[in-house]
Amino acid sequence: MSVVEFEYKSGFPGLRLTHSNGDASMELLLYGAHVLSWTVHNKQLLFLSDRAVFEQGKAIRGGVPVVWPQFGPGPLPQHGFARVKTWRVGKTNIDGGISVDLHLEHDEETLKLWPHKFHLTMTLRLSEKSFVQELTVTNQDSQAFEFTTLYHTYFTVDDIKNTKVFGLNNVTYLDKVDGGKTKTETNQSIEFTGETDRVYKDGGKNSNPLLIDDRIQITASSTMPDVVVWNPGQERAKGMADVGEHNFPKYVCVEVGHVSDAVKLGPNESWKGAQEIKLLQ
Ligand code: TA6
Repeated sequence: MSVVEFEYKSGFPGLRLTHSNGDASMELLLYGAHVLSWTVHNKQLLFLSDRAVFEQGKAIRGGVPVVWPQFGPGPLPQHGFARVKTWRVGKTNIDGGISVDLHLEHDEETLKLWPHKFHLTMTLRLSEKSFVQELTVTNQDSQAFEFTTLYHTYFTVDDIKNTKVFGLNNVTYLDKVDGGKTKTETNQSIEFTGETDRVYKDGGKNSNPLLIDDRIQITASSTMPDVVVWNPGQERAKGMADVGEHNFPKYVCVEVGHVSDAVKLGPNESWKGAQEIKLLQ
């Protein structure tokens, strides 16, 4: 029988989802609808920094931060406010698989930052060797609004210098480490020799599966066609208080989203964007 338990993690309320086979589990915080951990066969597959800060208003370094309604820097705080707001628990279902809904709506604080009425639903579904998360955005306002969004997933790796990301060959990307120049991926796989920060436009649309080595497959809905690949490298990591140079070799971020241009949503319209993360072996 699958189980959903309430628990506190570093002072933040959350849920622990355990699959009926007992071999897969997930920790999900109400703060940011943040997937904090995902474990299969006792292996922790998402990276969480040992220096992660659990403080209201701060982003948690690891797991799956939810970036909405703004990717990157801009008029809003970096990566938007959804990841630093407390969501509320909705429907949970343990018949068959196991799924949980979390909800976030506009409030005084968000309206001051971003003058639009919205409702977000994050649905998490945990299976034996995979999980799916799906964000539904509903415009509850009388005016249209625009947003960019992304799942900022931190994957555990043994050593970044031996890690390869497959599936983005021939895809055009913005190289944020080289002045934002537009380039084309000419390699069969992405390898990491230093700071890497690239936005692959429509990277998810090509037919190649998006893989981390031969272990993890990431599949996105067609509404999330872009792929960001990031590792800070040693120098940048040194200056990140919640990373540190001892951590940069231990993770890679492969992030699916809709970030190259904005999603436009009219009054009462809804949009869905999902990712599936699967352990291949
Ligand atoms: O997704 C890559 C990125 O945009 C990088 O530029 C880096 O800033 C990273 O996100 C982390 O951002 P954060 O605000 O979570 O520290």
